[in-house]
Amino acid sequence: MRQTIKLLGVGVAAMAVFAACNPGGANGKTSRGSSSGLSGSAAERVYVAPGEHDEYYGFLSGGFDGHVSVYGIPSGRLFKTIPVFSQVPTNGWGYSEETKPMFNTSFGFVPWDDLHHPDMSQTNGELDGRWIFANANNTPRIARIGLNEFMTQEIIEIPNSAGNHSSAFVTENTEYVVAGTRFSIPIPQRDMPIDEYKGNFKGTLSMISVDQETGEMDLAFQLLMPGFNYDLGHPGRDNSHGWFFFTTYNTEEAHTLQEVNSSQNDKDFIAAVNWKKAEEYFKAGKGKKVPTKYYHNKMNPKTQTAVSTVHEEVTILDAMELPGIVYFIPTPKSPHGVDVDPTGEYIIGNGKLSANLTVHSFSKILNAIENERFEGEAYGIPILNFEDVLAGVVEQPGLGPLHTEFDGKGNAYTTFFISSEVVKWELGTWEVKDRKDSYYSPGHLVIPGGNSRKPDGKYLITMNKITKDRFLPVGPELNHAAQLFDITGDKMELLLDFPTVAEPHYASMIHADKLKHKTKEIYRLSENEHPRVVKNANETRVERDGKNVHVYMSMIRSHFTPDNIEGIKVGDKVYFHITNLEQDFDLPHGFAIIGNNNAELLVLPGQTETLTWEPKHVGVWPFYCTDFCSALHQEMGGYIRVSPEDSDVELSWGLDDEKFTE
Ligand code: K7E
Ligand code: CUA
Repeated sequence: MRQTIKLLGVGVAAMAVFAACNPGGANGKTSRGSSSGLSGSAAERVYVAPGEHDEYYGFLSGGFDGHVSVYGIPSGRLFKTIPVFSQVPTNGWGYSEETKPMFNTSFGFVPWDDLHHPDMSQTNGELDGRWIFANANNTPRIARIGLNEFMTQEIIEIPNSAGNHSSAFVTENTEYVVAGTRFSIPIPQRDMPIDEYKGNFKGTLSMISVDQETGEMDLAFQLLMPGFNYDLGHPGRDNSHGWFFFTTYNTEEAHTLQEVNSSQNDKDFIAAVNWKKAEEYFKAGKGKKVPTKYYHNKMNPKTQTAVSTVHEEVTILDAMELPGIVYFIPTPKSPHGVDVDPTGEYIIGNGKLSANLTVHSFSKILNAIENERFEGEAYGIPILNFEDVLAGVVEQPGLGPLHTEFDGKGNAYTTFFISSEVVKWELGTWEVKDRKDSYYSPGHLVIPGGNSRKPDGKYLITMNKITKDRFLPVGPELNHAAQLFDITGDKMELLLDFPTVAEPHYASMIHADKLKHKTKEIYRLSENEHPRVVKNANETRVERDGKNVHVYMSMIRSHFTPDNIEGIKVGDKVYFHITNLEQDFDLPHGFAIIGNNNAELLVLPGQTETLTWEPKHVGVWPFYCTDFCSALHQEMGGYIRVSPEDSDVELSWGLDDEKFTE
């Protein structure tokens, strides 16, 4: 089947490239002429000359690598991987003592996760380039990346959740980040038979408030929901601001052979959540405080050190009992994505098993609610009538719709996983305008500002699950891939394929002008309040505290101070607290020592970081800088003398002919 699609796809694509001949160029650039211009024109539009900058930042999730990767668009060049939910040896994320607490959870130290949906902060419904929020699916958490430094600054665990998938989506002024459980579970967790799922398992939707100054998150309250699967969510905007929409599937409440048993109902629901109403209940004290346990890990920007706090209760509002919070909108069939158009009026349900795309009307939803026109209820939650709230149907646009984005010019674009294509259709007329093959099996797609009031309908990227023959073969494990389309004309034009890091799901894209001036170049040494900082080489020293030895070390081109240390013993635990004294952009130094059971440190200018080393063997052991920092980088190293446990070698340290003792 896939083979057939693929062959067909290649044929259609070849035609598409020819059909795409568009003298003059959709973006206003001059074409090279029709005879030589076809591939040349596409190449020109993605070519960013050496030293020049891309027009957009693309933040693609890494899926099972647990990170967010930053690409330049249109070139497709990879700029950076921002470490989030997984340890990264490249820079010591999760290995240094300063960053380890970021991985604390109620399950212990969890150094990996599956990250699906980066969503950028917004002001008045427009992307503002302050923060990116992202979800951990497996051990439910939400992270906040600060775009002032492109670093993860905070991770909060979500209790009463499992498969934290309908996350981390942001309301139009970043009032809340919303996180929904994909799997329903016993709440509170308890020992019970699995086949008593139906009626007993529950879901939660969490509202995480955001401090507008610092970005710091706080789990404000959770909504208790029936035991369905909550797959994706998107915020209302403009008129529908104050509402949030979640897809559900498994309204059958099946607990085994879900591929069959969860696909019985013709329609599942989109849950329309009036979060402003829920907030009123919360403020009026209508929630119940329930014991639980979750971790909240924050990076202190002054010390560059993460601190964990444990919380022991959460406020739960029961959406099945408190009226007016949630309404169910019947939606065919096992919907995956739910997407809200830039006006906030249309809510698109992407029914994976449905032949058609269903579009609901927000004004009709409000109207039906005001007139209490319900066709039933599920666990006390009113069900609206499908026909009453229907805005329109896109008839048979493709097979296996997953996600929809918008260009801000009245068009929507939907990915179809099974028929392996992206389809452009018009809001209001529901007519299909164009379709292009995408290689192969796209999941999410992204348009700059796509999840906002002001999309920038210039480019579209599909993120594809199957790469197969698109690149040179590299064995059985392949990276996933992205495809860049120009969407400025009537027809989409495929411009570029580029491989991506791990498996991107959703992505966020913003014009570079809105972000590039906000990023830091160094950390100021004068503002470094790390308790183990050394502000100059004179403050360096070594201190023994029983078996613990603290080395206060500095680094600057091209030496460590101290670089000779004696009096360390087998059985000691040595903490290297290393400050990079450089104050120039792009001058990190690295640190690694033989046999260290963690990773290197990459210490950025003005930063202090700590690596722990437990010497195993007697001898004289070298350490060195891992980042080629100067012409004398290879000289940037030193020695540590390790003596037997019972030796009486005195603790001493030095650089050149300066030598100190404790
Ligand atoms: Cu469709 Cu996790 Cu948003 Cu992947 S999800 S594709
Ligand atoms: Cu410092 Cu290489």
